[in-house]
Amino acid sequence: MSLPLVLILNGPNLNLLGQRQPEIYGRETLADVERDCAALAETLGLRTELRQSNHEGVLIDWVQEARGRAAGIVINPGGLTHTSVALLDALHAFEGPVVEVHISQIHRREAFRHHSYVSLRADAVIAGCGTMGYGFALRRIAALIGRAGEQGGR
Ligand code: CA2
Repeated sequence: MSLPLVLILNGPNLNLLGQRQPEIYGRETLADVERDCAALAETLGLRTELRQSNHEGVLIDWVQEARGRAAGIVINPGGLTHTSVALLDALHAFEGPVVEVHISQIHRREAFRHHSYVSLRADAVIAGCGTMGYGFALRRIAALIGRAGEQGGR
């Protein structure tokens, strides 16, 4: 039997992570995040698949495909966080836990970043922890689905 899968989805421009604006988003690349999450997942009895797209419809397709396939979703929707009802709708159709991650502390930034459509579905929201937020999100999903390393607390 294969381990439960957690999809780690990333939205527009996050492919630039570690290459631009390090003062906001840090120096780690998405490849670093992928490697770190895969290593952590192993200790939690999970497996991960990290994906990034600059296209809203592609992200929606991936969320739809996660139904019945993934145990949970970690999602950093990028700028779509603040605009996409369609991504929210897709997440509503997913049955497992969803944790929303923002590398930056969006509530200390421009007012348009303070509202998230995705938060209306997310079981947890992590912002301002840098790329460590992905690891925290993974641990929370492990707890919510009852895997090793769970911390409890609801
Ligand atoms: O803080 C986050 O993780 C964000 O989701 C990142 C989005 C932004 O629109 C959200 O408000 C907050 C932007 C992603 C752009 O990522 C870049 C990374 C490096 C260089 C340039 C862009």
